[in-house]
Amino acid sequence: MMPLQDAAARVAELRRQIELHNYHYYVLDDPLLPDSEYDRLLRELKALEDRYPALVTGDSPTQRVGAKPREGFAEVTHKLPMLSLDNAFDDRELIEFDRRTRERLGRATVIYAAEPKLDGLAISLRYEGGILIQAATRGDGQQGEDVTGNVRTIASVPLRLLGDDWPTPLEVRGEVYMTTRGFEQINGDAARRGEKGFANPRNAAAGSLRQLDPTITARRPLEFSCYGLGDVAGGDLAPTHSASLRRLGGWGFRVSRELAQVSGVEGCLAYFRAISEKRNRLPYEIDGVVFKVDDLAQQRQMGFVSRAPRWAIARKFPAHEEITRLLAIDLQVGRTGAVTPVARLEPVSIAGVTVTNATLHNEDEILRKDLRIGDSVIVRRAGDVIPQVMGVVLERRPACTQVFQMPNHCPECGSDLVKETDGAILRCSGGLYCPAQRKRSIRHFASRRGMDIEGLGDKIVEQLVDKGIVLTPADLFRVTRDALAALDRMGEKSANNLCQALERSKHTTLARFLYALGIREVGEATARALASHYPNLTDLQEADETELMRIPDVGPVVAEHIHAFFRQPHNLEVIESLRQSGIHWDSITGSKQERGRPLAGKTLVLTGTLSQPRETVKERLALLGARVTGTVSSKTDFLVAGEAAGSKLDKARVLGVTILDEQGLESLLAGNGDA
Ligand code: D41
Repeated sequence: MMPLQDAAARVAELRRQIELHNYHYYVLDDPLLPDSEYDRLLRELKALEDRYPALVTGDSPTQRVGAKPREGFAEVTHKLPMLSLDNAFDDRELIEFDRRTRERLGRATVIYAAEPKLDGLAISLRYEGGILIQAATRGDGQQGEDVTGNVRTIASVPLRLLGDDWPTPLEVRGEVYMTTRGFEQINGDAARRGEKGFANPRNAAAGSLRQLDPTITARRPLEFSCYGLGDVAGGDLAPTHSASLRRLGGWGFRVSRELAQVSGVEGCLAYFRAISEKRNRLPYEIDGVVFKVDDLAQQRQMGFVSRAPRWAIARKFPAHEEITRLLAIDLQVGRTGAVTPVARLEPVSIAGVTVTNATLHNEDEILRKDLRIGDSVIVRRAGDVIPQVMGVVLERRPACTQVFQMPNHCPECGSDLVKETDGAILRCSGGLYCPAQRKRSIRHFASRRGMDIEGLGDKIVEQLVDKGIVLTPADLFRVTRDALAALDRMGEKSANNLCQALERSKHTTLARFLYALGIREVGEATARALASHYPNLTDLQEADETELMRIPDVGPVVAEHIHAFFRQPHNLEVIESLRQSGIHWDSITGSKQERGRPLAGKTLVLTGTLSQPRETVKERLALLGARVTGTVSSKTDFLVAGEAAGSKLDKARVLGVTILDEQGLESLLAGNGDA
């Protein structure tokens, strides 16, 4: 034990920090710290107060939940308090919850309602005579803020209930949240205006809902999904929680699509696993899964502890934001020469993955966030996206930090860096003289949506370019098997496979070829448009800008890039050399072929017994451009399940892969695009 004096000093410091964070989080909707760090402070304070009860005071942040309402909103006292949820941070705690539940209910197995835990903010909606009359935030659970005007702007909140069999009054509780896409959109808009944006979708939702001006809220992409009830005339809507939610669905509320009934703790664990795997593909952020005893009579039998019901628990995911140190800022040169700063971080484990790098986008972003080398920064890793630096913890800025300065020369080749006229992007002017740009162009050329050369990964390209074996994509087709086999990480077998992949890639389509060339601003869609307009490559090469602009979606900028590309003797030589080495496409029907390959880039897996030979199905799919593989992964677009499909079908369900039966397959083959 430390001396009481030291403990008192630490307690005071923790309270000061926590109060400050509470203010930033609840009042400004602009947190200073990631939740994980905040939780640590609060836990440390609780532990000290437990050990030294003399230090507990009524104004300690441990003595209250939530924060004071912000000035400007009227206070609302909830008719029934809005309870909080207990957390389980691992499977063991979930198993423990189920054990307690079974014991209290005296049952062998309990049926639970399960749904993802939306990361937004809880609100309560009051309907009288089927009309929305009040919306309030949760606040501290007893008292919240009246945000009726703002909530009325949310499209998924019914202003008037459907049907006529609803009770009155009816209080519906749920979560206001923002989709990931909506969040990225408003943050993108903010960045374009030079503003800082929100740290995450939840803060964006909270900040949007707590605008004093509802016209601002109305422009924010908010959603509402319900998960429970408050004051309801006449009591229960149905005997179970899940049936009550379904009734709410019938009156016009959104209910989670993932809502399910699961049986026992095994059901809970399996559901949690399935949602974890699916998490990255959900269009909104979740921070866990909520399990509730489904039977309302059983819920009543269990009751409450302090402010949380005994019949519910949130199985939380590990936090995906942490604080770490910004060690350095390096520059990365992309395929088109764009120079992007990359944060080098002190390794930190975020949700089970060690993060050492994060993207910083551009120089303006570094200035806007005032990031300095040596700072403590908040790093976020969500889903499969590259980790991002969300901001700096100014409170922890050491005395000697270093301001980052963009150099004038390319770190890879020394060429001048030039600022684009229209934006913040700096570009290396070295073109293919720059080894970094060369490597990336070659990777792009070989990529799946380009020439699709399987096995030509980063490490191989790196060596081929560094050794001077490959200077342009055309050189790839001149590399010998022996030269490949001599590379690091290569053996006879992989060299053979790569040779075969190179050979296979020679039969392509004009659209893929054009995309693979890496002409600025020419993505897959533009490449396809170009190929169908100019089935003959020579015609495209000779087209002038006015002519190019007649193609749908080709504006002056794209036309200029295309025109300039084909005016470079170097590019024409590479194209000629590629064609010499045997790259070809069906020249007459180049465009038709592309149009006739609506499944290009799609990956399918076949399983179970189909009514026609598998090879026939494979061939038919291949003709439309699809790739058929043997294993289901998150990259699989469709699983075709025949009779008696087994483990592949299970895996596809878990991963959320679209599943087709034979009829669905036929409709895909008939050209109904995304089935
Ligand atoms: O999706 C959610 N965030 C969610 C939150 C949910 N699906 N269910 C919830 N259930 C409750 C109880 C069991 C107390 C009615 C909740 C919350 N509470 C909750 N949200 C914020 C505080 C409590």
